[in-house]
Amino acid sequence: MKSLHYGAFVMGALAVLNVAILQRNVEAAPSAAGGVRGMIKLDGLAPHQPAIDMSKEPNCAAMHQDKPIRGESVVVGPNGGLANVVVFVSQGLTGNQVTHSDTVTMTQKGCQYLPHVVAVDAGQPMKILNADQALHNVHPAPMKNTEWNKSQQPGAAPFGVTWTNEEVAIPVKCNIHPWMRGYVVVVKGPYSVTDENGSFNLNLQPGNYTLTAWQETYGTQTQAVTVTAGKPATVNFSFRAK
Ligand SMILES: [Cu+2]
Repeated sequence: MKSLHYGAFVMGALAVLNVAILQRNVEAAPSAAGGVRGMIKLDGLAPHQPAIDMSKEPNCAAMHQDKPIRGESVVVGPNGGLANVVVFVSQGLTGNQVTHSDTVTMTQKGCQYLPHVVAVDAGQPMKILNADQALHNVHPAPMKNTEWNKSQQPGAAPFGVTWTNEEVAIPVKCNIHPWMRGYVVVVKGPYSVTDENGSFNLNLQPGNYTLTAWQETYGTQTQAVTVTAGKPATVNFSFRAK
């Protein structure tokens, strides 16, 4: 009994010690990378987005029966945050930056591209998926990359694609469903795509940078920012509604 208690005591003490060591490691971890965060807002009223008629493709129409899908050229959240804006570094990268090796996915679901805007690092693997019971045809229209055009049957395996050259932005359409439209934004280095809160976050080494924010209807805006170690910088963008 006594030794059992002793054992439990030792285990407990070890656990406390472990936690202490872990905490110390967390605190002592060097924070070389700084960050830039911010909000992207729409200044003014978002344009009316008509509901999309998908009756041509009953499978997809049925999926949106309760909530029709609207155009996505301007998507604003409840707090005025502008969604689907890509923020990236257009000047100041030193080659010391994060490179992306994870695979980015664009899914065709309910006859929409999810997400509507995909950002990708030049050379980063990307895959395209058909989650619908409908035939799709993926047709990007790049200017600085190779154009292609691929059909994808329901249940077909995803296919991979990489983009060699930076290009902001490549429109993607489906030749079968004219309402389907998405964008692939090919950048170099870190990027962030805003959600409906309009917020973004970039991890950057200390230095001076120019950030560019791209939105499909309103175009691009740039701002300079200085990143210092361990202290997040804030940059906000505002696009004027038109
Ligand atoms: Cu389609």
